[in-house]
Formats: sequence, C-alpha cells, structure tokens
Amino acid sequence: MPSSQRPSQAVGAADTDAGPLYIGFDLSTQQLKALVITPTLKAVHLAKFDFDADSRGFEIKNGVQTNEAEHEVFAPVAMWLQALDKVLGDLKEQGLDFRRVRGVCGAGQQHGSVYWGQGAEGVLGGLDSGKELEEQVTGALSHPHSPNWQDASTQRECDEFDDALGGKGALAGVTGSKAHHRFTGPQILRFQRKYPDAYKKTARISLVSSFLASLFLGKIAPFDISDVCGMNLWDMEKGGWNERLLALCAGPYGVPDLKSKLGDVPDDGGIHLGKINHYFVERYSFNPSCIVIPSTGDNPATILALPLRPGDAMVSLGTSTTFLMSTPEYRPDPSTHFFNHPTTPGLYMFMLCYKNGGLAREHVRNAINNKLGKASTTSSPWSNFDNALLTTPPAGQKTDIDQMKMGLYFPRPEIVPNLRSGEWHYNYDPRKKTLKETTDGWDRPIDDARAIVESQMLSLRLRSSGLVHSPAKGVPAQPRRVYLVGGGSRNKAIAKVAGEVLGGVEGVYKLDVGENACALGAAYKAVWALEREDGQTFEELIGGRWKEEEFVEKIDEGYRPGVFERFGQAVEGFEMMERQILEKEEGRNGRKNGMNGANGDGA
Ligand code: XUL
Repeated sequence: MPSSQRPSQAVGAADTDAGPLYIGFDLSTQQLKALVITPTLKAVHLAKFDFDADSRGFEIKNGVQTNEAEHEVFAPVAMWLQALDKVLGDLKEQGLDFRRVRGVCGAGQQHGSVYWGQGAEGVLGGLDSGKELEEQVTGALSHPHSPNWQDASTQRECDEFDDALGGKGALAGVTGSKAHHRFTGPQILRFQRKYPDAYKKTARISLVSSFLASLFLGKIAPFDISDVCGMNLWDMEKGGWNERLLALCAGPYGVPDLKSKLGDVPDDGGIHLGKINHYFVERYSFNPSCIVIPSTGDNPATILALPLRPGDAMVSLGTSTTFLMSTPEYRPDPSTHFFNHPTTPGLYMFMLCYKNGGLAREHVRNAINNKLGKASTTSSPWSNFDNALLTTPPAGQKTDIDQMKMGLYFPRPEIVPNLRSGEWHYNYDPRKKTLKETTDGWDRPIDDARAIVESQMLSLRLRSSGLVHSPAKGVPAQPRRVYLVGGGSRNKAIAKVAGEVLGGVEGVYKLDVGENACALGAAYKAVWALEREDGQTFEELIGGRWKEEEFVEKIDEGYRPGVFERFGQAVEGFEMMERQILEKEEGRNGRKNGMNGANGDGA
C-alpha cells in the first residue's frame, strides 16, 4: 500500500462543496506525490508513494540505482508507472471524486530523460483500463532507465558542450547554464554513444516532467518552456533549439532526427495540451473534459508555490541547498543557472544549486553534541548547535578589530564552487583585507556552528548580488523578502543568520507547506491555466487568492542595518577565500581549468 497521508497540517481543509478541483503531481527522486486543491487554493487530499518503501520489484536505494564504476545514477521508469496507478488508487480510496478534477499538472525532478520507442504513441493512446500502466507502458520504452540528476558520468560530454560555443561563459550565455553532468544534452550525447541501437530506435525523448504529462495526455507531450532550459540545448534569447548544440548532441544521426525526437516547445506554460487520456476516465472516473497542462521541473514548480514577486528570494534548506529568484534580468554566468520562468513571459528563474546543505550542518551539530553531551534526552538534537549559533557574534567577531572567522564545509563534492569534498578554515581581516588559512582563535566545534551557516548564506549573497536592488534611498541592495522552505526552515536560529547575512527588507518568512512545495506549485499552475482571464499573469491570479496569514509565517526581521554591512565585508573575504582554495586545489591537482574530475559537477 502506498504510504498515503490523510489530510494533515498542509492538507487540512474540509472539502464541502462540489466545485472544481485541481491535481498537482510531484515526480521526485524518492517519491511520487499527488496534491488535490480547490480553486481557493485549499489542499484537500494528499497521496504519496515512496519508491524505496512502496515499490515492488526494483532494486533501488533512495529511489535510484547506481553504477559506481561509471558514476552513473538512474531510475527504472517502470517504477514510476507503478507509482502513478498506486497514487491514483489511493486518492480513490480516500474518496476523491475524480469527476470534479478540472485540470492536472505536474512537477518532475529536473534533467532526467525518458526514451520512447517507435510505437509509444499507439500504446499510450490505446491503453486498456483493466490493466495497470506498468504492464502496458514499459514495453513502449526504447530504454528502461532514466538518467538521474545525481548522475556524474558525462565529464567528456560536458567538456565538448562547453567547447562547442567557445567556452563555459558562451554556453551559459546561450542556454542559461554552463555544461553540467546532469543536464539532458550531455546525457543524450552519452546515451547516443553508449547505446547506439536504443538511440536509433528512440522515436521521442521526454523530460521527467513531460513524461508525466504524456501519460495523462495519451500521446507524447511537449517539453515545458522552463524545464527545457535544463538541457544545455535551448537558446533562451532566441526561444528555440541551438543548432550547433543539437549537432554535437546528435552526432552521426543528424539534427533533423534529433529535432523530431525532441519535438516543438510551446512558449505558453499554461497552454491546454488536451483532454485526459481515456485510461484515467475509465479506471478512475476522471471527467472526460479534464485538461492536461504542461508539467514543469521541480524547481520551477517550487517558485509557483507562492506568488513570488521579482526581488523575493526562496531558499530551500534540504539535504542540498537551492536558492531561487524570479527576476526580469537575464545575467547568465557559469556559476549560476537561468531558466525561463514557468508561467510569466519576461521573467526568468535564477537558481543556485548546491550539493551540500543539511548534511554538512548535521556534521557540525554532531561534533558539538559529542563535545558537550546532549543537554537532555528530551531536548532537540539541535539545541546545542542553535545555542552556539545564537551566542557567537556575527562573523565570529567579538569586537570590530577581531578577525572574521569563516570556512567551507563540504562533506560531499560541491558544484558551487566546483570543489572536492573537504573542510577549510580561515581568518579574515576586513580592515587590511588579508586572509589566512588557520584555526587560530577558534573554539571548535562551537565556532563552526555560526561559520557553517554563515558560509552557506554568504555564498548565496555573493552569487545573487547582481540581481538584487536597493528597495529605498540609503538602503543597500538586498532581497525584498526571503522565504525559507525545506527541513532547515523550521530552525529559527538558522533563519536569524539567514536574515543577518541575506537581509530581506520585509523580513524572513517560512513557507508552511511542509515538503509539498513542488506539488503545490504544480497544482497552482493548473488553477491559473484553467481559470486565468485573457492576459492575467500567474502572480495576479494566485496573488489574488493567496492568504498570506494562513500560508506563511514571519520568522525573522531580516535586514539589520549595521550587521548587513558587516556581512558585506565578510562577502569580500569569502570570495577571496574561495578563490584561494580553488587556486591551491588547482595547483595540487596540477590541472588547468579548475577541478573537473569525476567528483565535481560538470566542466
Ligand atoms: C536542479 C537539480 C535538482 C533536481 C532535484 O538543477 O538538479 O534540484 O531538480 O530533483
């Protein structure tokens, strides 16, 4: 049985009327989730299927399989098919009246690709509602696995992508990102070389998001205008495929063939793709006029979990760290990502994606608990860490003339910057602008609590500095609001440091949707697509229905004059520190062009 959840915290509304409903699906690495909402944005049903706990017949761990010798990480597509029937079956058991569902939309883990065989559309259109999807659709694939975003097997392909347009900066300028192992273009290139027969037999290629939409639609759905930017193939300013990158990716099989595998991309994220596949009407009693909306990536869906305004920032504090902003400015850089905004033409989604986050903080937390012993058996495991964080002064400086303490904490190899796993400690003198690798004056591991959280926030501030603006005369450039989501958002001590370093003139907020941000964003996208008036933007429609007092909680004041400026000095030291570490590592490795080894992510 799926590990279903009856309405809980985020899904608590009584669904009394018989009005329309919308479903947002989230096909992520570890689970498939379905969240049902009303047009007033109340969540009324939630079902989920945990791949490790609930799937049958797949040897997976954390939702994926690995081939360590080649740094491959992939997921069996059949498992996702199994999950979709189970999740819908669970919603049916919960009593969901599928006839009321007016629209479905999804969020998919980004970059993963699904390879369809020649007869795929025939299979999807002719499904037998008496049988499960897994039994019928698995045979329509030309390859059983979908490369996962954690895959690191494409170093050679990344180098070729970076070179194709003249360098990482040029590739980032055109596609929004330099080459990354997980991006779909390098993945398709490797697939084409490793499995030439399967490539030849492939009629269409889907992203995880468009795969989900294809099942609902009964034919291959186009890519979503935002998620397509996670491929290193889409020319963002031109709004079309980049022919040179397609030529590289297609190799001997040619561009026209690859173009037909990829299909056309509609530029409206709210386009009605068509009515739901008869399979779902017959098997689950969906209304035959239910409309399928393009599913998007999980990160683009996350920024749709609230009417995020340009200038607001979202920080997802999970196992990894993600920083998202909606912005009208396109300022590509090899260390960041730009995507088209999933719903609003003229806006972009800016993203920073780190591998390290919660796990790194847990290491420091454990070291502190080992030193101090747990305060009591009932206290939170974080109480010593939080106490250390709150009693240590900003940048570890007791007085203005003290050195600032800073460091990098990467238990896993990091993407931003591209650096091996390791830990580094530095003292920085902001008056002389000098830096020294040392732990002189550090009370370890106590001082590490502040240093690690600050280092994570300083990296975000450094890399988003070009996109934030001064909100009023005399006030330094910073985000308007900072929204925290994910596990770490529950920690108020971390929120305080986030506010000190990042600012936020209107404060730091916790978005109280539990772990459901992606599914919620997808469901809101469906509401907008089906209920918008001519020209009405997502932000206008969802903003009008959004109940701030119910959905978000202010957890920190944000901008503190004086402290914010002190961290402005710390950012300078932090940038110097990163550069110095990278240079030392480059010397150590004796390699040019940074650390592109199997540990890093992309060239
Ligand atoms: C983003 C990325 C991850 C996945 C997680 O580039 O690779 O955030 O989208 O599912």
